[in-house]
Amino acid sequence: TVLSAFADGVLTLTLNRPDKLNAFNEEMHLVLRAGFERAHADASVRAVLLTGAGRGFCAGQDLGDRDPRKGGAPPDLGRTIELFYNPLIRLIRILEKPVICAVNGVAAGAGANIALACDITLAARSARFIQAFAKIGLVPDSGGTWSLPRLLGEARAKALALTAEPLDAETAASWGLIWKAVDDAALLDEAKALATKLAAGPTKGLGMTKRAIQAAATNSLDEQLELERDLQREAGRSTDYAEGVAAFLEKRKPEFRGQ
Ligand code: LHQ
Repeated sequence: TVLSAFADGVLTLTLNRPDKLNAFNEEMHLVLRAGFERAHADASVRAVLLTGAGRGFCAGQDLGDRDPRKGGAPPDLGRTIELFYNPLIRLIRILEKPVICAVNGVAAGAGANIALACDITLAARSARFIQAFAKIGLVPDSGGTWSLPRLLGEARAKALALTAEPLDAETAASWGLIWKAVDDAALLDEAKALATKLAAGPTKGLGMTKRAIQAAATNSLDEQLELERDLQREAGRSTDYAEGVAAFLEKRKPEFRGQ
């Protein structure tokens, strides 16, 4: 359900249920989570690249998994969220390493919001982002009600969530929802090159940069200035900082070890 490949410090996780546009079932959740847990635990992993196999990125929850026509009590969607989606979003955000997302095709429902939870999201020009929840009477999840207004402001966030209209990749980029839209044929190469470059970077400093930017969502300026001081103190003690400065002075490329 999820393909995993490791090269040059990059752990590539490819959602792989292409006939369902990579919609999530429980197994796919568990395998994807195991991938992100590996990224946490394994120091040789210095960046993660998330993408999808086939023509879609991810169509959100597999709606065939809980067919209401089969009768019985309504499913507890809160439980599904608590057990599967929320832990995934937290793992992506807490991971102190860059997470790059290559949205290769349609990203709908939870699939769209998982893409938005990643640190740098690129999308194929043909990709679409759809807050599909409203079409089936649900509420945006996987952090969508948090990330959409932050990235877009309330006006665009509400319009997307209430109408479930698809947003094309170019517009998503021009609105600041994602980093950029690239030609379909170039997407994976470009995302891989970016992930590989970041994986060769000063991982500790990059991880703390991610943490600081995320903390700004709830911090005052004073709290943020203090956080920057503390993180800079820690970064200043890293071997990658010493290497970065030495390389600059010696006019050569730095060789970062991620420490
Ligand atoms: C699918 C799906 C899918 C199953 C395409 N499931 N098969 C959290 C907690 C618990 C429960 C509920 O939800 C959540 C969070 C959520 O994510 S809710 C939102 C769930 N997702 C959606 O509502 C999106 C549903 N899919 C679509 O609207 C369309 O498939 C999109 C717009 C994504 C793509 O449209 P097309 O390019 O026209 O492709 P298609 O509709 O023909 O889909 C291709 C196949 O994939 C098709 O199967 P088939 O056997 O007919 O070829 C679809 O049934 C299947 N598929 N999404 N979520």
